[in-house]
Amino acid sequence: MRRFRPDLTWSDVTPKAAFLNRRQLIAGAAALGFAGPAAAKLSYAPSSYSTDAEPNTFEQITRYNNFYEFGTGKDEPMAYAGQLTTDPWAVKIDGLVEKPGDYDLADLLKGVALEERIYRFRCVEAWSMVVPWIGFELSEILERVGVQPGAKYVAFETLVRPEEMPGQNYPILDWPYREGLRLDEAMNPLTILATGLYGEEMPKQNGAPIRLVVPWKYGFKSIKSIVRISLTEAQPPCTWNMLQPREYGFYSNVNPEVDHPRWSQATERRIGGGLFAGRELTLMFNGYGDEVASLYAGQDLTKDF
Ligand SMILES: Nc1nc2c(c(=O)[nH]1)N[C@H]1C(S)=C(S)[C@@H](COP(=O)(O)O)O[C@H]1N2
Ligand SMILES: [Mo]
Repeated sequence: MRRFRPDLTWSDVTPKAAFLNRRQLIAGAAALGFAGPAAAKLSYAPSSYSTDAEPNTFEQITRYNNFYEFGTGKDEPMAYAGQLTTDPWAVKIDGLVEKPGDYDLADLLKGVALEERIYRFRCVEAWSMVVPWIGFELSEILERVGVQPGAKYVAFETLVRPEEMPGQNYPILDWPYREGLRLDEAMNPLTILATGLYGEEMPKQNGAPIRLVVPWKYGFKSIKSIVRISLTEAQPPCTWNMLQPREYGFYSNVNPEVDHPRWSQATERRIGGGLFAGRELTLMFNGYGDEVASLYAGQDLTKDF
């Protein structure tokens, strides 16, 4: 969450032609249902929820990361996440559900409909990207395990494994990394669990093997490498909110009118935009207001920030 780290511009090292070829190749392979020789290619359907904005390159998305379990530098996840064991992987689903249990990831993924969701992604640090995630709606899993009537929130936890996550040997954050959503936010069709990007399995630095993506909220809500999903009656504790409640609210909806106490949220810098690209205006709900504004009817978003 450091704001003034120097940023790398990967656009300089990624020729546009190579990027376009990659996209066309993937689109073609997906249309034919063709599993390429490189394997680990996922099969998925397109989605009308995707933005038509130009995605960032694979290189930009996988080399400029926030994943404090591997260190606070943007390049540290790329450097250290490779050592993370992501298979086998289990997700505990507990709390107010009909079918609690330790679910093997492969079982959890059986029968889910993978889609490509090209989403705008806005970090609270005021940079942004466009990412072609592969995933499925969180509601699919919640419906399958059966949400009990008393449940009002969904809590998430990241793996704790300091042997493989070097940052966890330091009290940078109160591990495990924790996040949460209100149940109606969790059930919104925009909210996905992502298992890949650019048509391939999720790179480890981006939160393999499964992470949350909530595109209308600041990036820190999109918790990575999830091992536990709990349905709760009370609002769950969230890592950044606990650390600094005046700076990071529980909701953390992208909102250009509510500044962070230490910087403006009115504009953002698109990663890879180049040295001379101007800052872009940040959009209310990161541009997803048509889908989610109604969730907050009657709430004062300057108080419920
Ligand atoms: N477990 C965990 N999840 C996390 C983080 C983290 O440090 N640990 N960082 C968050 C922040 S601040 C952002 S901006 C996004 C970055 O996702 P990306 O690296 O895939 O772009 O992940 C979020 N999820
Ligand atoms: Mo972030």
